Amino acid sequence: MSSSASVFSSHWPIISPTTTTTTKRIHLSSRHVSPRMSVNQTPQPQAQSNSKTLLTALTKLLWGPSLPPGLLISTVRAAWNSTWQLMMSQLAPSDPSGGYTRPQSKFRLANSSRQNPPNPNLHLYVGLPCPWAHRALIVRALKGLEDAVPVSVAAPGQDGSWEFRGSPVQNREGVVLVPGEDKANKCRNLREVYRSRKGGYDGRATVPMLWDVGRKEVVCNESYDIIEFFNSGLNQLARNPGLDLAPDSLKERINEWNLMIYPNINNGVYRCGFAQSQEAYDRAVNDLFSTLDKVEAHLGGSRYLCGDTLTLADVCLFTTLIRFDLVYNVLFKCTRKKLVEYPNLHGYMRDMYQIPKIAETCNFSAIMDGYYKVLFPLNPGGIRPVTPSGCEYEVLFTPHNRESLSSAGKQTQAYVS
Ligand SMILES: N[C@@H](CCC(=O)N[C@@H](CS)C(=O)NCC(=O)O)C(=O)O
Repeated sequence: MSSSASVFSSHWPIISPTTTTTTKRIHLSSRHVSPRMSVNQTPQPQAQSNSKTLLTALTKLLWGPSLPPGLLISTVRAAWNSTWQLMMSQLAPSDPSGGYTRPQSKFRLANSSRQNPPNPNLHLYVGLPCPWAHRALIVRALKGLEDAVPVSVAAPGQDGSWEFRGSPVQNREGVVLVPGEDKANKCRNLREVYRSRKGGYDGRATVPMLWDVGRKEVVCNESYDIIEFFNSGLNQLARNPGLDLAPDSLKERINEWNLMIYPNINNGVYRCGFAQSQEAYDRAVNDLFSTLDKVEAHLGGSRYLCGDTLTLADVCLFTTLIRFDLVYNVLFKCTRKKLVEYPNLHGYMRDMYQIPKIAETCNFSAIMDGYYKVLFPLNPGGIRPVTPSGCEYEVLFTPHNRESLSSAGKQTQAYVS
């Protein structure tokens, strides 16, 4: 690499007040320079545009109006690749073949505490783009636990943390959940909440997170534990205690579906998006679409995964399906087919969306912005692509005609209205 190229690869985006190259000696006056910026600090929009202007000015000074294209491409590639690898190694760890390995949740709920909650004074933390948090919101709504388990909705911040806002932001849907303040702890972000537990915590501050208000402790940050607990552990507080999304008679089938759907679909889309080798991506995308094909075939003769009864397995599948065409198909390269091309899966998704209270848990603006603009810098330009035709929000209300698959009629369980 030429010495002028190394100025870029080693100093970008760190720019010091006096930048020296061996080809040209240039002293930048302080008016050209922003304060030193480290790679750990994410520039705010204004700072981003300042650094863009500064970078453009610097390259013009060094090389004139146009940088030699070969040099430009190779330096950007080097900088891009190394920051990408650094980020992925820390945030999306992989196995030796480049396959994404999701870190384990730290706070799990023991079986015993699911039956007898230690303290019913609970609070739920969620973020709206997150499919795992969405599971908890759906079960909370279906069970009628909104009063028993208040929720604080965080928004993804520029540095990847979940942040709270002073006041809820109104959006056009009006009734759907929107980000707002931390109602339980008045923290500025979720990291602060995790840290405020006795003993502190410096690990990943993920959503969903169930918080014990009385003991100031994290109860659980694993979505499946939380939804099992909401389903059966808080019936004394639920407005719809009769709804059982995991009846004993179906537990085995639910488990079988989960064992297939979690690795290949729920986590499968992430395995596609975070693959760090072609081989790992090929494996993930094949697993994903062969499993979607199997579920599609099954749903041709069954209203829900386990027959007429909506279960936790359906909730888990739904939160991935509802993001599929809007996000995963494009951003995570889940491109073999769109969900809208699967008539049974798409009808099933609409069927679930139309169950009272589920639509209110879906905030498509937050989902799109979260993935394309903020959550993970997979899309550096931050441009939110146009919604594919046939995947518009209104389509979700079109008839699904799946009642005929259900022997028990239109609504198989009593949902809270
Ligand atoms: N296994 C966890 C996964 C939760 C998770 O990864 N949440 C993401 C958002 S989609 C998160 O909060 N990430 C923040 C971070 O990793 O720092 C669950 O199912 O609850």
